[in-house]
Amino acid sequence: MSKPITLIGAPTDIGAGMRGASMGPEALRVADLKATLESHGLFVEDLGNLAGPSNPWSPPVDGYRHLDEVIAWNHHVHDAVLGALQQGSLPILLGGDHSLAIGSISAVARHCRAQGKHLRVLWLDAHADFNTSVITPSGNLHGMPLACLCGLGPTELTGLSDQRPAIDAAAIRQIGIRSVDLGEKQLVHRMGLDVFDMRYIDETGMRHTMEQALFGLDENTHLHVSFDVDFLDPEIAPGVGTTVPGGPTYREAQLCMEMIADTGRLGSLDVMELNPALDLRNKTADLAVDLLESLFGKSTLMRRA
Ligand code: 4U7
Ligand code: MN
Ligand code: MN
Ligand code: MN
Repeated sequence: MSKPITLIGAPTDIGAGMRGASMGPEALRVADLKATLESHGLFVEDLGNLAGPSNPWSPPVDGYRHLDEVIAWNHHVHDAVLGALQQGSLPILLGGDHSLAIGSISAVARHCRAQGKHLRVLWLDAHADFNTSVITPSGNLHGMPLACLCGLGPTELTGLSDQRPAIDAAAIRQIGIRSVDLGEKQLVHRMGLDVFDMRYIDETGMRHTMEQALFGLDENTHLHVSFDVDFLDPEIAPGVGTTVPGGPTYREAQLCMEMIADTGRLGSLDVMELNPALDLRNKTADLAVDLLESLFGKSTLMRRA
């Protein structure tokens, strides 16, 4: 019996540089996320949307845009994700911009510590999301969540779940990266992150990449996947605010999800940065749901049949 799934909507674009990711949760529902997962025999509960401050659309202050609002949203996300985990279910955070992964992963890390579990974080993204207020070119907090989770950021975010840092850089595997800012690149190297960038995927293939990224998981590992939809090539996934050409193809993305499913270790998930205002007839949301089917074991079911 697989764990029940809890859908948590976080309808905000508070950390992004473009408006519209706030509509992501609803677009995923319109794309039939719940019924699609249920069709594979999963039990799914949709908690609906969290509430939080509206987007003031103001300029950055001291290197952060909307810091107070980002903090408030992340507290709500943290509490909802922790609640789902404590009930024994698998939370899927429906973003929302990627700054909300701070709350989500802080909660997951706290839960893992309480349960004595190892945590592995797969960061599927075109971007490294490892900026700080000093090196950010934009001030947008959706470009900083991983740095905050590793303890580099404002104390309200690095200490969101009372422990600092929430995660160790050694727990992270970044996949699909192809846009990193100059100072960010130095920091990523200094922190020793494991980066499987697009060149690595081009040269070695998605299969080898995922074997490496998933290497060393055991029955005591909680696997968290933070899926920024801009991970995907913009040709197949135009509905995101920060497109970068040259991302994984449809088949590469499917294989990535299938190999994660095969581990049987998936414990929590973020689906972030979907921007319906930029999408074409909900194409990107439909694709995200299609990929989630694979992430939850569709291909395994087909092979067994
Ligand atoms: B996303 C950027 F400068 N690096 O920090 C920044 F290129 O969550 C983009 O991965 C960040 O979509 C993108 O603003 C954040 C920029
Ligand atoms: Mn991104
Ligand atoms: Mn991101
Ligand atoms: Mn983005």
